Amino acid sequence: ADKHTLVLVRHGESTWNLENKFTGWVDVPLSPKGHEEVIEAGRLIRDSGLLPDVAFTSLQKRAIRTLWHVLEETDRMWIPVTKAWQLNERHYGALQGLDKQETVDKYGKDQVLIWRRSYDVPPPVVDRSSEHHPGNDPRYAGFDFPDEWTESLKTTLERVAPYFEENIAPVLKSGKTVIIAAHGNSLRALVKGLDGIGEDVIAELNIPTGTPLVYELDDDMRPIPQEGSFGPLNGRYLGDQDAIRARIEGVKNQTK
Ligand code: DG2
Repeated sequence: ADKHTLVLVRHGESTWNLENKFTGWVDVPLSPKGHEEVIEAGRLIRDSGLLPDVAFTSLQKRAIRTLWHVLEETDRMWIPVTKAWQLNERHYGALQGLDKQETVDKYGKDQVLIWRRSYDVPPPVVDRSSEHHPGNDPRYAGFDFPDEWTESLKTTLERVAPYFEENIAPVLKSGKTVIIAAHGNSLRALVKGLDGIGEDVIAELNIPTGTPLVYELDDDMRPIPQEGSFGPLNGRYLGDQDAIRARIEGVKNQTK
């Protein structure tokens, strides 16, 4: 049977990751450190010989810019790129723009952890009058979002998984190496599906910024276990494993 290579990468540190704000669909850029992280990610991908043939990303500039850096470092700027809202970060509802630590001080650590990491409890909604409602952003014209909008990891998975199945799996099956540049929670949703991770285990899983995560998939898009796989993931992270652990802790500790 054939083996199909899928490279996932969460964008590098964004300005709001740095400022410790809930971001969701707010379109913030990479921080200077974020640019550095993903240039390095591109070099790691190049040095592993995992040259992407086809790329997918979200409609958000932190992921798009991450992909651009990777394509530049791998000298693959010519490959087809598809941008889709279905790969966007999970919409953080009314938490978008709030300081993560101030939100802990106000609502308590347990409530904030539920909003960040529970499987099916969504953050509070935004309505049509909010600047954070996608109906007020021209890039989502033509898509019909409910008047009250927010997303849990579960509902994020319900748009990521069909998108993967319909648009990305066929490309992988045709023998091409695919890269997806996306976000902490859209990638948590994707790997939950790919690796068959349970709701309790996914709650503990944090994806580091700017770190390539490499999967080998069989013809049924099931991950093939490989050396160097990480916790419940069948993928392996490229790069210094201690530095990766430190990055994962950093994500977790945004709401200590
Ligand atoms: C972060 C994830 O998304 O935040 O929306 O604040 O990956 O686009 O930086 P990303 C956000 P947490 O769920 O880890 O708090």
